Amino acid sequence: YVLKHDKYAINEIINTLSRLERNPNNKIVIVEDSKTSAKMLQILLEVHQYDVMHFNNPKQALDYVKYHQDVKMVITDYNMPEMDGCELTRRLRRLYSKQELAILGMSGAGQTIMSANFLKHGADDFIIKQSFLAEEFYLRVNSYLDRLNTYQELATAASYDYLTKIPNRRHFFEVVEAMHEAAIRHETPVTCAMIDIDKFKSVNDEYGHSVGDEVLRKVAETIKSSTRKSDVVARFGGEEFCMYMNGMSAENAQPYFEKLRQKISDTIIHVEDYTLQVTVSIGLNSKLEQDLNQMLEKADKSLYEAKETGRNRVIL
Ligand code: GH3
Ligand code: MG
Ligand code: MG
Ligand code: MG
Ligand code: MG
Repeated sequence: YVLKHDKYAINEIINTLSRLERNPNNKIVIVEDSKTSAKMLQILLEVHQYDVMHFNNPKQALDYVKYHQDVKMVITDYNMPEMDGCELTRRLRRLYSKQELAILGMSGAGQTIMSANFLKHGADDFIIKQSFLAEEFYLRVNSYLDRLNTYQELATAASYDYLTKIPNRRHFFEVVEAMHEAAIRHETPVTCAMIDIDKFKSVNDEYGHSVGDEVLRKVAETIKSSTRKSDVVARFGGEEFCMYMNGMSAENAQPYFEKLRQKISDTIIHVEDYTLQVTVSIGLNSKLEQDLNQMLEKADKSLYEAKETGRNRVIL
């Protein structure tokens, strides 16, 4: 009915659709104990290619969201068995900020008082069941999802190096400071490594900057592919990388980084019409120190020594 009478709405829906095609991973969880109401919402959303999951039970919904990082939005009813919608909202908000998850509260007509209640518990918005227009609903859902995607893009841009796609220095400290505190508390062995490409300036001078960029990407990839999940690797400066390895003792660090050094020097890099190889110098420090910066400084000193004594080597 509305579609037939509202040209503007049709255009908006077409816009919405074209945007969604670029972004198909918009997972929405509906929490609603009324089957008809849930079905209606689900159809509305699925028509527009949202990926929808429905739960009658708020506890199951909560568990699902916890174990599925791709959920972007929860739309929840108020009156439900075991837990009401506001309580579900409150619990979700303890786990996820508004930058991570959108929550829309919902209740029957005549319960407009619920609106404030939902917002107070952390919902982004509120709708009254069966009395909203489909296009208004889409526009709202879409604007929340757009906002989340923008936040995520900004967060990634602020934390990851654009060229190599690995964490930047800032993100390194954000992640590692907490890890380091825990390592000190539990006296876990830790190794810090500074890795610097040898004579990289000459790569740029000989082959040009864009070849240099590609070499940087390749070296970053090789380093990254040799790490375990618990390791943190970051691009620290121009052609310098830093690694923090929780649980890595001095005895294990030496052979590990020797292997990595070898792997990088063995890698034949094809860029444009050139084939080239680069080596790296690596400075290590496995002596646990309270101060993370001090640990890194000592690794840097070892790196300097590796450079001084001929490059393409690992110094502990
Ligand atoms: P060393 O063995 O002593 O480390 O010599 P080096 O030439 O690697 O060291 P130096 O510090 O003299 O030069 C580093 C070079 O890295 C200079 C700079 O142009 C280049 N560089 C830094 N960042 C980038 C980048 O993002 N892309 C490219 N292509 N080059 C970069
Ligand atoms: Mg209900
Ligand atoms: Mg260098
Ligand atoms: Mg240098
Ligand atoms: Mg350098």
